[in-house]
Amino acid sequence: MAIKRLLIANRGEIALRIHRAAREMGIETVAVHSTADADAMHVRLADHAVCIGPPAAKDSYLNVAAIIAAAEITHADAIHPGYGFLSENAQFAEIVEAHGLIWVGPKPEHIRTMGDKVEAKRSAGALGLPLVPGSDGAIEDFAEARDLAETIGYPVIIKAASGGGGRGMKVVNTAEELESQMGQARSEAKAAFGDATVYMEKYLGNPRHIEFQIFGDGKGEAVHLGERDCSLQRRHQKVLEEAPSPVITPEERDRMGGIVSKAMADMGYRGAGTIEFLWENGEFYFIEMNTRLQVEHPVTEAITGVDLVREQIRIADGQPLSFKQDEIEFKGHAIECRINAEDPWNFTPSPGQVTNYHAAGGMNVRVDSGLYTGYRIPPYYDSMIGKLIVSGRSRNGAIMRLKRALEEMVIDGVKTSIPLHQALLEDPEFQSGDYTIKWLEEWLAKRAS
Ligand code: MV4
Repeated sequence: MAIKRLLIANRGEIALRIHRAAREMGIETVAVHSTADADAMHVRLADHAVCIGPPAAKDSYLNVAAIIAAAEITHADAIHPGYGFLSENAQFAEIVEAHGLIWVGPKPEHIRTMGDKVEAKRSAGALGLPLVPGSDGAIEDFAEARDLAETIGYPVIIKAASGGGGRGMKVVNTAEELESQMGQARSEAKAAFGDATVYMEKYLGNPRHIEFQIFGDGKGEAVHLGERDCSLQRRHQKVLEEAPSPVITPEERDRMGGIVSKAMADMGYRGAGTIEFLWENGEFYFIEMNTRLQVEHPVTEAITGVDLVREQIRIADGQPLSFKQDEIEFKGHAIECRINAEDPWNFTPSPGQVTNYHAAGGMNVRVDSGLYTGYRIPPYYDSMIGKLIVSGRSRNGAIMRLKRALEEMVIDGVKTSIPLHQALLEDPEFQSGDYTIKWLEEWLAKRAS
């Protein structure tokens, strides 16, 4: 192992997750933190800690010069970016490598390609992944948009090439709306991302969001670790994720998994990645690729037994994949609840001091969180304060265990999303596994009325 000291360029539960993997590999850790995070759990546990700036993320967790300086001062030899912040910033990856540091992530060129949704779709199509019918690249003008929409049929959706995560999308139901909706999509894309490039797809009315976890060694070998179902979302924020998807058969998993791992092998992909699909009427349609570790990675760990962060670090170190495809077995069912410090029904953030904390435990129960009694949840960052992940032999068994574990959790002093999860688990439609990307928002609207 060439990596002896790993700098963790992130905060919260994922910084702790990365610290734990590194520690178990005998690698020292460097925490970098803002002034608001000096008392964070991962800062206490890390071998070294460097304050990199004031609370605002742009001055600390997004401050490239401060992070590189922290790596040099502490003699770190590698940087793990976690998720969010600089994790999908190709230029940061290049700067890390230019400083002779190991980047625990994909090749910068692949981060860049997948960050441009038009380029991502083009590559995915060339690699044999099934695409949503739509424009071959960007749409340049209204005449082209009109002709294409006639060909694929309404409704269509206009998306920003630099978008992602649901920002800068416009659904167009009729030819009459097309010109104004396309104009709006363009100006919103320009305002939000500084890039007015848009593309068009057939609008899928009621799909599921199903994503495949993959790993590549960067030298032409790649494997998949099955899928996660992330259809339960509110305003493009995932609420609860599970693996496997309730609707995917073992045969479908093997078939699609084979297609995605072949694609990743052919592109020479390195590290962890997620291929996102919309799934409707038994068909998969590629939408985006994420070139990072994801929040919901533990459900994959629970059903495969693979430590995804350990695997990322090994690959960054130049080692081969630690398993072959036929050594991966999918066992049981796992569900993750994201726990946010917010009002469970109106979603307003609820930062503040945790006056009492107790994590659930027991068989096949995992809590990834940096919380402790007395911790002050700062108001400057994402409201996610932890994740509860459980697994069982069946989906029903996992649901029963999750109910039990949610009852055991104690987080006093702030509001959390635990009551939302408890209500969700009692719903017969959730229990049946029969839900799509629209289901949660409709369920919330029904409950509110
Ligand atoms: C779509 C779609 C329907 N048809 N594309 C939203 C986030 C971005 N990753 C892609 N998104 C969508 N793309 C076509 N052609 C519906 C969505 C979408 C969605 C996708 C996944 C999970 C939740 C969603 C919520 C609303 C819309």
